[in-house]
Amino acid sequence: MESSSSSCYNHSSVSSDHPKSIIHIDVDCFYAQVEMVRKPELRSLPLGIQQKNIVVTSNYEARKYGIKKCMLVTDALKVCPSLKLLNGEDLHNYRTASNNIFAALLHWKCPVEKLGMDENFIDVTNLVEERVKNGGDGFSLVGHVYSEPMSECICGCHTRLKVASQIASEMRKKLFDELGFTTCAGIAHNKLLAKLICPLHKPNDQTTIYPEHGASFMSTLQSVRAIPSIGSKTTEALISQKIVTVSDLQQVSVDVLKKHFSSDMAVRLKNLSLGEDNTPVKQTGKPQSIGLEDSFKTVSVKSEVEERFATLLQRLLVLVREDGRIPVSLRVTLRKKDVKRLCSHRESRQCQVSPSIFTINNGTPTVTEVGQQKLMTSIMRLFNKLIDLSKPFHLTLVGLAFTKFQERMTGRGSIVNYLMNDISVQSVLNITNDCDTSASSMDYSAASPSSSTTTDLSDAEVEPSPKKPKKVNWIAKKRCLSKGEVASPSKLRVSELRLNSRELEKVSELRLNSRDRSLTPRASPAKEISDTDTMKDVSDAGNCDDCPSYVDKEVFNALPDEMQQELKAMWKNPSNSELPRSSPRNMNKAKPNTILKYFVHK
Ligand code: DGT
Ligand code: MG
Repeated sequence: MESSSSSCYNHSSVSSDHPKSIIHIDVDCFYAQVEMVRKPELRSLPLGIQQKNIVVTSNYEARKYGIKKCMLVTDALKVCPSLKLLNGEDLHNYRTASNNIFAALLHWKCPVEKLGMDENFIDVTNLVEERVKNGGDGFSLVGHVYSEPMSECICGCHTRLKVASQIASEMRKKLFDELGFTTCAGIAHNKLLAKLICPLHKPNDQTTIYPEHGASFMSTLQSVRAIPSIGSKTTEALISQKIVTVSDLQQVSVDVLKKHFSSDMAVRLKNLSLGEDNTPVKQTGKPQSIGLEDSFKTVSVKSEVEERFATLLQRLLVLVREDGRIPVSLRVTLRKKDVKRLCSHRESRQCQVSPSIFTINNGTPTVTEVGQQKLMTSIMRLFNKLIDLSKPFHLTLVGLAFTKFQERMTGRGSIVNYLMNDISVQSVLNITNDCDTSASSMDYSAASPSSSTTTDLSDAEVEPSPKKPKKVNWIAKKRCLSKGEVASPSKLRVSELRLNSRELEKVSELRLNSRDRSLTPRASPAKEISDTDTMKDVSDAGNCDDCPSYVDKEVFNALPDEMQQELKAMWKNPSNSELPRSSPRNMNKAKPNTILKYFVHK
């Protein structure tokens, strides 16, 4: 991190001194508020949220009695016998509230970075800039200010931060009016100060700090550990050098710090101590994995493990429904206790999951009973690989996570969705050769490299196409008409997949992306998965030796196996197809908008 001055006055390029305006918002007594929003009658009571034997948070009514975060329940009841305790071990409602808050903050069209469940950073720099341009100079600060400035900063940050304080107030109002949550906000020219100043006036209030007070505010922090990016190890290392408070850190020279830390780290520590931080607000996207864990004293019986996994799976599927993406990879984690060595360690295994287990209803992935049984079979298969059942075992934690997704499977009208829906029909038909849509065994085959191709399209937002579901049904019905017809892959007419103009763009992107990727070798998705036994042998996938010369091999390789086989069959026996046979020239005669057209090198 580069050092930036905290003074506004002694620089020639003043306009870039404190250019940013950052808001940090923290929900007051978050879990307790979620409960109070659901049941307003709780508001007047001292309320504690219990997880195991600990009160993880409490409302401000309870805090008046001296209830502190992470107090033992027994101690909490001693200081406040009338404390109403609610179990907060099921995080579902808290997650939903957290997502709703995040979604509400997106309204201002500024980058929003989620931090934990109840905190968000918002970079309002551009919005502030716009308002300053349109609104002249008459801006007043909303809420508290850490310290009144002696004079105006010539870079203009005071005005900008005043505008940011107004925006923070609007945001807090929206969160209250629409979701019922009171919040605190911190407003500063960087994330560090915005976060640290936020709780200064709690609850339900906001504080702004001007850049020139950054260092003096930081010096009030008693422990270096209070700085967000300083963890326990760095704290220990600093304390071993007798650097305990932030003020101590401010007084140590970077050269001294460099003796104990890397050069970058030394500069960063010094800057942080002075309230300087250049880290950007990174827009939060969907999580890379969705998982749940259950910890306990000891479980040593397989049937109990299975029960715990079944419960976790139920909860996990709720999260998947809310998330909207279709998972293609499942990870099982165990924490094993080594009774002899009195220690424990974690082990994980993962396998691919067939996307066809999930069906999309109104944009939500859902799983049938049969699908859930298949997932349980996979889970227990992974468990059996992690545990040698011929010997006693002792577990203290089981975890389940979906770790990869076909992000845009849910985008209505997307070519990926279109294709994959069709493919799920195909895979069922190919496996069972009839119209029974319940595949008889866990189908790992559809999670071939094709699935990662669809994941690569995750950023492709597409317009909804109301026609799509109808079309898919139509194709499915059509294929169910005659077993003979269905049984012959060559009769599965790819040319039936008509694309709208937006989809054409997406397919072109797929073609381009796949070429881009070919420039940089990357691990096959299959290789990233530890449990190769559970996968279909994909060594044959992507073998395009038989393809006509006009076919872009990268695009071909990115297709699902079924479709690859179908195309190969057509190329072997062109009489079964209306598709072009040998040359790009013939391609031009093919029906417009056929999928095949887009495999061709241009
Ligand atoms: P606040 O912000 O001081 O008004 O109170 P909270 O409750 O919002 O506290 P915060 O922002 O530190 O944490 C947000 C939620 O996270 C809180 O409502 C409960 C949960 N939480 C906080 N600390 C812990 C902890 O140490 N363990 C567990 N299990 N949950 C915690
Ligand atoms: Mg909070």
